[in-house]
Amino acid sequence: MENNMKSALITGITGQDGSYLTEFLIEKGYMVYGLVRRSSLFNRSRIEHIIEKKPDQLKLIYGDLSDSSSLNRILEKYTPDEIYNLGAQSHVGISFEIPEYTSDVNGLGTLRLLDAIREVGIKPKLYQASSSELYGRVTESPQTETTKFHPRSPYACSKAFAYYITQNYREAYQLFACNGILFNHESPRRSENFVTRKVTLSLAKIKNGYQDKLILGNLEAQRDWGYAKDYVEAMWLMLQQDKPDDYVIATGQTHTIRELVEIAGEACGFNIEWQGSGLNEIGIDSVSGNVIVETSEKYIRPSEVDYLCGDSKKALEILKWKPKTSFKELTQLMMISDLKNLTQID
Ligand code: NAP
Ligand code: G4F
Repeated sequence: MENNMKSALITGITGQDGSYLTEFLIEKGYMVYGLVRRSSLFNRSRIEHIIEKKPDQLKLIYGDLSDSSSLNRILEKYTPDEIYNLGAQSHVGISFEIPEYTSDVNGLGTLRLLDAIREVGIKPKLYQASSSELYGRVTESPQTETTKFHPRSPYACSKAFAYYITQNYREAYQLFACNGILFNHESPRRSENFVTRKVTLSLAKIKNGYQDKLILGNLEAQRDWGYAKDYVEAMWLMLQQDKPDDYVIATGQTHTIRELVEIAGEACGFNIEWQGSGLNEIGIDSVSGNVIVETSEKYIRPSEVDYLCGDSKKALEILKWKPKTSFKELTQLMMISDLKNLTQID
């Protein structure tokens, strides 16, 4: 590493955001260290292209947010200028099945990282991946940095602990630590069991005859969806300010799951019309007359977040950040990518 080169450690580098952030930082000339977990199957498909193109600017290191000694060792050895803590069990629905594990990785994992920084005695700038799930049952709309939290899942509770412990280390130890309260952000790299990607991938499979139906849970939920590639820039901007602070990152627009299915369907050549209600609701493609969407209790959560809509005015004023990609553009680009990937399989 050249002496004047800035360095960053990313936990969660193999995930959706980690891969876009790595591209972004490498483009800015950073040396990037990525924390990777051991897994039985190689799971680096999102960053393989970067490993190939920029081997001198990217180094992957084995570690885990549940393993303090690995975090201490990595910080001591690489002393990064910036740390982006993106690693998490990030699926809200699954957090109801594995609440203790989710809390350990997301909540205590963040504490382990903060405390490793303190123990090693370095002063990096830290970004904490906080979430709009903190708002849960919302008390005002749109949600801002001052809106009250009401977490509705083990995932959201674990992120609440991480949010507050990040603030505490900022106040107690003068650490430059920021919470980015990011609303849902998606991309063609989104894991297949989040609703946007599940919809685009399933519709692409239905179109190509690999699948009959798309089975969903709550169609009424409303989310403020942005593009992950736009959002990683905001993470970096937070760490380039003079003072550490917390910021909402959102589009300010909200849509139902039903609208998501309609727009993705349109981009795929379907015209979806709805019949019935609740768990009996179905979506029919009026072009073919086939039922292509059904609902199932399997995907209904024990407690749901019905509505999210963020106000990122503070990010606009201080970071000069605003989203560049609309919901329709995002859905279309995800739909086109899944259609293209399936055609390449043929
Ligand atoms: P993602 O695609 O699920 O990626 C999660 C990453 O965390 C993966 O690289 C995963 O590694 C890693 N990880 C999981 N457990 C770990 C552990 N014990 N130790 C170290 N790393 C671990 O998530 P994402 O969508 O990129 O989100 C990034 C972060 O932002 C997460 O913290 C998420 O909770 C938060 N967030 C996301 C959104 C959103 O809409 N995407 C919104 C707000 C906040 P493997 O590849 O090995 O599983
Ligand atoms: O796509 P989702 O699983 O995302 P969710 O729960 O909003 O969480 C995502 O965004 C958070 C930010 O607000 C992040 F912190 C978190 O890490 C993650 O990235 O579900 C969105 C909505 C929910 O209301 C869910 O009940 O879609 C509804 N939904 C309906 N049918 C479904 C399905 N969700 C999934 N995953 N699968 C379904 O079949």
